[in-house]
Amino acid sequence: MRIESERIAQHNQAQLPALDADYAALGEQLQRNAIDIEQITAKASHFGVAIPSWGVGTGGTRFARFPGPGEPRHVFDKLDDCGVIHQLTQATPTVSLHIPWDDEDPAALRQQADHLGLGFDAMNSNTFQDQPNQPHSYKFGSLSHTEVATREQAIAHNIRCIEIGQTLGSKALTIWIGDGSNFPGQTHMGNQFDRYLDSAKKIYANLPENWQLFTEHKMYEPAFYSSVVQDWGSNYLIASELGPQASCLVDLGHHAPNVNIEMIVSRLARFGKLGGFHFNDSKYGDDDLDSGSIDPYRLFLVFNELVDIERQQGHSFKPAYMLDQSHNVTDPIESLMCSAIEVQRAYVQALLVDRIALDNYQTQNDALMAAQTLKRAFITNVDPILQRARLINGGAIDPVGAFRAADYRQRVAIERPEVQGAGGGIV
Ligand code: PSV
Ligand code: MN
Repeated sequence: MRIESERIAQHNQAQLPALDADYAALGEQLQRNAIDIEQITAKASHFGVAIPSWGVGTGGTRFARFPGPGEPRHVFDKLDDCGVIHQLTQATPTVSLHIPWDDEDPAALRQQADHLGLGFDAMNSNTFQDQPNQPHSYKFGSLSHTEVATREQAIAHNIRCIEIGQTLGSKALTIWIGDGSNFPGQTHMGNQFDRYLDSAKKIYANLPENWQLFTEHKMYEPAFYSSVVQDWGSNYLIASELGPQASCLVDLGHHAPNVNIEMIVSRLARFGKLGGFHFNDSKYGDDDLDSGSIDPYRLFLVFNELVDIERQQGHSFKPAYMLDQSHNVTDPIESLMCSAIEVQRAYVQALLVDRIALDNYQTQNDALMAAQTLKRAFITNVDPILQRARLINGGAIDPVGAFRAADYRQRVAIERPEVQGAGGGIV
């Protein structure tokens, strides 16, 4: 562990009296609504969201990237940073790797992850960039390319990701492709989708029995006229065509502004095809801003659906959670810690919804009281629950405060020389 536990304990000590008082007050408040705070805290303490390896590096736009001191140089540094995020928040127990960006000896990766107490979440394949010495270019697509050889190369890459993931203990492959078109008429949209399906079926045929395949839709970018997996409808068709181990991944930023994402969540789950999420926030498009930083109510409404679905479907309903953000102007570790907490907060707020009252208001068509029931849960300050959950798991009451007090960034900057070059960091 890169931050000594005594430092965290010392930091917590100073905050403890305030937390105890706040926790007792919130406990009383919740008790008036017959909610046992300890049960909610127990649920919060089991919450986990994966960190993408690429999220701990400073992000950027197509214009520039401004890396800070102590940037991770490679995947092993990235794992260290993920270890610190989990150490302080106790809410990010897994890391999601991206191949070939993180293509290193799996045994060494596993050893370091074990040492840090981390596991590996879904593997991410990359067929949206060309790699050095790659025989076939992805300029005009990958899994849906017009040429068989290019498609085969992209299929083989995905199969390799599965193989690497097996040695790491991962249990899922996430496919996001940049395939699409920039001009009307550039591609035959029907044939292109057929080619994609054909390729995806070949990958699916190589999926181990206990694995899941997630496909991610995205409305635009890098293709600006049409994307092959443009929307949740296309995504649903793919997951249905492939079979029971395939489901849809919802990246919050991959929709048109103001789209009702919680409704999409409800629909996909209803038909057993909600695989998981990439959390982030946005104002205009795929902004990749920090989760909960722009529209926390939307995040809450998504979790409101998830908690409701879990009540109906039981514990077999286990969507995969990952943060997928670009930290361009903040320290990525700090942003990821705050974001994990914001996602956890939305979950806890959703647990507070009085479901029986809501059900009655819905049945009686009492729109105002139904909306108020959700609002009441949303405006409850659940910080004491989140803080307590971290504390009992050995984390920090105030992760950003503890991180800054530990001088972690300054300390790693000594061994991690500044990365030269400022290429665009958008993914
Ligand atoms: C691109 O938009 C993206 O953010 C996708 O959501 C993928 O999940 C990620 O990059 C990494 O490939
Ligand atoms: Mn994503």
